[in-house]
Parts: sequence; C-alpha cells; structure tokens
Amino acid sequence: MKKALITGITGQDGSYLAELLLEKGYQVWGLIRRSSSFHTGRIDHLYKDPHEHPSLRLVYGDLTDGSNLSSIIGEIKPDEVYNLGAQSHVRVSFDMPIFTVDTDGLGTLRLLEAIRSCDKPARFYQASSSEMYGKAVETPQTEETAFHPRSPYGCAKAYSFWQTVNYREAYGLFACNGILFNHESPRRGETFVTRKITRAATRIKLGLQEKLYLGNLDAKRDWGFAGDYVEVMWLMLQQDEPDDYVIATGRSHSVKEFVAEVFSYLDLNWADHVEIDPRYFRPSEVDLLQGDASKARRVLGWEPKVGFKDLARMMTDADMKIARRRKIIKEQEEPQQ
Ligand code: NAP
Ligand code: F7E
Repeated sequence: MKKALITGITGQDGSYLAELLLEKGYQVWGLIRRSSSFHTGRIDHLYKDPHEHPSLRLVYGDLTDGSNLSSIIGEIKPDEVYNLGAQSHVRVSFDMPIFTVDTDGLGTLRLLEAIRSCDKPARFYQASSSEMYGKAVETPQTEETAFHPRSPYGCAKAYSFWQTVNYREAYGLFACNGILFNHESPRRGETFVTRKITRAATRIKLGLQEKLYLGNLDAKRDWGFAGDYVEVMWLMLQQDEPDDYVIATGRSHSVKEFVAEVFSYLDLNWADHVEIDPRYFRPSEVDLLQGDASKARRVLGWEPKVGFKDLARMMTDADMKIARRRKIIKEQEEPQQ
C-alpha cells in the first residue's frame, strides 16, 4: 500500500486530494496544526468513520517547525508528499508577510530538507501558484513565462518554486511544481472572492443580509474547479520524469462577471446589493491571469471538466443549502409574532 503525506489536509485542496488518494487505495497521512478549537470540518466525513476510511491518519505538525517535519517524514517514510499547507490568502499576506514567508517559503525548504535526509526520499509535489506571474509579462502564461510576483504570498511561492526545481536538479529528487491558477469549490474558504460572493448572494436572496462589500471588481482570474485540479497533482507524481506544469482552464473572467453570473442565477440585480469597500483593495493588485495548460494536456492527458458557469452554479447551489438551514435556525430562535 502506497503512503502519502499531505500538508494542508484541512484546507480546500487537501480535503479533495485526501478523498482521491483514499479512493486509489493509499494510506493517507495528514499534517494538522494544533489550534484551540478543532477545525477539521472539510475532512470530518473521511475520518469520523474509521471502518470506511481506516487508511486516514492525522499527525500534529507545522511547516514552521523543521525538526517536527523531519521526525514525521522519518517515521512515516511516505512514498509521496503533497505540500499544500500555506497561509494562502493574498490580501492577508500583506498584513502578515513574515509568517506567510516563513510558512509558504521556508516551510517548503524545511520539508524538502526532511525528505532529502530520509533514506528513502519521497516524490514531492509543490503547490505553486499563478500569483508568481503577478504583473504578468505576457498572456496567456505558460511554464516559460517570467515571474513578477506582486505580494508577499507571490514572492514566497516563487521562492518555493525555485527551491523545488533546485532540489530536483541538485539532489535528483523527484520534485514537481504544479503552477495552479485559481480553483474554487463549495469548500473554498469564505473570504476568497468567489465563495464570499456565492455565500452573500444566497443569504441576500433569503433575506439574511442586505449588502455585499467587495474590492476591485475589474480583476480577472482563470477560475477552475478544485476537484479537477487535485487529480493533476497526483498525475504529476506518477510520471517517469519530474517536471513543472501550468494548470488552468485557459479562460479568464472578471470579478464583476462572477458577481453578475451568481446574482442573475438567483434572479437578483447585483447592482442593488454590491458596494465597494476600499478595505478590500490590495497595496499592489494582480490585474489579469490566464493560463495555458497545453503541456499538462499533452503530457499528462489532463483536461478541466467544470467551466465558469457550472462552477458558479455549483457553489451557489451549495451555499443556498447552507443559507436555508441558517434561515430555519434563525426563525426558530426568533420569538413568534
Ligand atoms: P486553504 O484552503 O487555505 O488551505 C491551506 C491549508 O494550509 C490548511 O489546511 C491550513 O491549516 C494549512 N496551513 C496553514 N499554515 C500552515 C502551517 N504553518 N503549517 C502547516 N499547515 C498550515 O488553501 P487551498 O486553497 O486548499 O490551497 C492549497 C495550496 O495550494 C496552498 O499552498 C495554496 O497556497 C496553493 N494554491 C491554491 C490555489 C487556489 O486557487 N486554491 C491556487 C494556487 C496555489 P488550517 O486548517 O489549520 O488553517
Ligand atoms: O481574489 C479581488 C481581489 O482572494 C481574487 C488564492 O487561492 O488564487 C487565490 O488568490 C480577486 C483579486 O484570490 C474582493 O483583489 C475583489 O484580484 O479570491 P481571491 P487570489 O488573490 O487570486 C491564487 C492562485 C492563490 O494561489 C491564492 O492562494 O478578487 N477581490 N473584492 C476580492 N478578493 C477578496 N478575497 N475579497 C474581496 O472582497
């Protein structure tokens, strides 16, 4: 039985990847952080029933703690390591640059060192990001496009990208970068723009809130579905040779288009509800990202299955269920008229 270690297993991608690897018969180890409250909501369905998923094990650790990573890797001796753990919010990285770089930059190096010093080095997947292109020098972006990161997050990811390449070239590690463009799902964190929109729009529809406050509506992103994207992480580690791949849909839409799509699906006029709050602007913005995933298509045989409209609707439907439950609870709590 193959063993995989996932950092960031409690996050959006970590939960989808854990599901995929368990389905494929892996023993899955997930690194989780100690915090005052347990927040394993995205993987509860996987580990709550030990009979259904006896192969899922969780272990405490943190990407800022190198000695802990070394002992975990040394004890588990995984065949594959997926480094998805990160402070992944670009806006927050301006508020917490040192923590972001420690986790997203040095954290990768700590993990690579732990793998390198293991007698049986694991294959390694690094969650690289389209944010490395930042103020993009060309569109669409490919594996050859130069990086120009525009945030502490983007800089940290560029550092990790190159460390991953260097460990491959210097030590012969089977190490791959997936340069993933934005990918979303009903499990997306609530402060990322797509989920913020679907959550607010459904609550507005049910009368649970009135307004949605957003920042820059003109930014354009290449949005795909997280479920499609975790498949390609696994594919990269099954090849004969390690390499780096852009993963994207090839189509870009503005934040405004996403808002319009969701509100019109709910028969709402977005202009009646959306207001601009400068607090959500970034000190430096990434205006347009659009990826060219031809290499992944050609070499890995990968294709995204879910498009923009279906993604927006899938997320809206999921948030509508949550909003309906919230409304019932609210009505039960309120005194009868
Ligand atoms: P996410 O939902 O924010 O999940 C991040 C995960 O990292 C969580 O499990 C979090 O744990 C964990 N984490 C944070 N700080 C850590 C630390 N110091 N030590 C160990 N774990 C830590 O992110 P995601 O959307 O799933 O993204 C997965 C990875 O892909 C990230 O590296 C992200 O930067 C990268 N990426 C994402 C996208 C995208 O569009 N989603 C695109 C390109 C690249 P807690 O639950 O304890 O907070
Ligand atoms: O912002 C604009 C914002 O925070 C998208 C992460 O997964 O993808 C993600 O980073 C755009 C930006 O994602 C609001 O200014 C407007 O232009 O959803 P986001 P992101 O910054 O693109 C990359 C690939 C990653 O690697 C990251 O980990 O939307 N925007 N108004 C807003 N953004 C937010 N969050 N909130 C707003 O109110």
